[in-house]
Amino acid sequence: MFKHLSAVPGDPLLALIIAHRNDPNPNKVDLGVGVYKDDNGNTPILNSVKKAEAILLQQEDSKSYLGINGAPEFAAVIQELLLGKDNTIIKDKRIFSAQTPGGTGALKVAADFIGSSLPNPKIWVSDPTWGNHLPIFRSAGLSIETYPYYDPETNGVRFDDMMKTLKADAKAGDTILLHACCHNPTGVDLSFEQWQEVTSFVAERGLLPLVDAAYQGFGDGLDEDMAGLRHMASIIPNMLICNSFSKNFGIYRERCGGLSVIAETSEEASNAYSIIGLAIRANYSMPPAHGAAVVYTIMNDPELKAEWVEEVSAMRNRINTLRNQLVEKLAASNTKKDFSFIRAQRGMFSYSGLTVDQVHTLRNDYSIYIADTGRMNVAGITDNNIDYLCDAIATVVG
Ligand code: PLP
Ligand code: TYF
Repeated sequence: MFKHLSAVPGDPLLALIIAHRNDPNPNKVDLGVGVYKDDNGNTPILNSVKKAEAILLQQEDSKSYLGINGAPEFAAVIQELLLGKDNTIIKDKRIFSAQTPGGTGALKVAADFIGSSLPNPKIWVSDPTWGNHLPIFRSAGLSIETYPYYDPETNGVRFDDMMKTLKADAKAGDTILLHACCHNPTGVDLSFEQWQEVTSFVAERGLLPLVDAAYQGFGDGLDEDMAGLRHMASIIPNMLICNSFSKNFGIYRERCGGLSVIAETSEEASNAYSIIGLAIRANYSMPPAHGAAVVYTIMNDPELKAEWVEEVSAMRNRINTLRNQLVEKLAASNTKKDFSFIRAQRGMFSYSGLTVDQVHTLRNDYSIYIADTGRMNVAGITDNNIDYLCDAIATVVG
């Protein structure tokens, strides 16, 4: 039955975790997969999460099925975090949200919804984008087009080219994927003015925005990171938002995220949401409970919420401090290359500008693990490895 099958390559980012794990070099550095780490190189459980879990252990009284959209009271948590508590879209009930297995589950369901409900479904994604976006959209039968995004010359956004391509080729009814903040893999975000310009164009052309919010709180702040998304939602009548709680609650393996649909009227949103329910049923029936129960418990307890907000700030500040230290140490090293652009990037990731050859030399000769694209997980840097890392980069880059 399976004799005709040959093995396909796995996710290169996940392969990098294993290569790093198996490397006996005591100086090894893991800047691969996008997981937050503290200064000891650990990915700890947040204190707010531990406390919420203790409460749940006492109070949880059933493991019966939840229902396809997850816990009904969880929708309000998703909506308030994304749009802000007093948003009229919430008051007008123009938004419906389902709890999903991670941001990935939300993306898959959104893709199936687009594939089944829109004529000639096509999605525009940034070049480059998160590696998993492409197989997810492909699996739902969407055709995928890319718009120019990252400019290796300036290490910024090719905004004029992006708009030129979209203006020339995007058609009414096409979907456009935007990263809410902390763009994966580049770390390069649109400015608020650029969000405004994209929003005007999306409105004028009649596109459906699909916003992927996987790193809320890791850029400039929990509300600040949603400024572009919130502006877009205030202007564009229809929108899909996929969000992940993996990073900002540190609950990666619990698989917790949300899929929200916004429409012009509450009735339209409710109709679309019922079709989203079909896609959920056909994929996984219903989401796992634990991660959402933790997030809900934290968000509904003022003390735990305050502690969580502080913990997110601490993660964000550590990453932004590391960016500055990296730039300073590289500037003080003997490399001729200017790395100051790293300061302006946001979130865990930085497109470093290292070539694939340089990445391989760093891996083979120094046990420094960076994705082939040159994407570094800045959170993997520590006080203990930063000098070793900067010396190695300076030597390899010259
Ligand atoms: N979207 C982006 C841009 C991501 O980087 C990730 C990464 O982990 C996800 C979605 C999915 O997150 P989750 O682990 O919650 O499925
Ligand atoms: O880009 C990253 O590193 C994160 C984590 O199959 C991730 O988004 C990477 C690959 C994958 C799942 C999650």
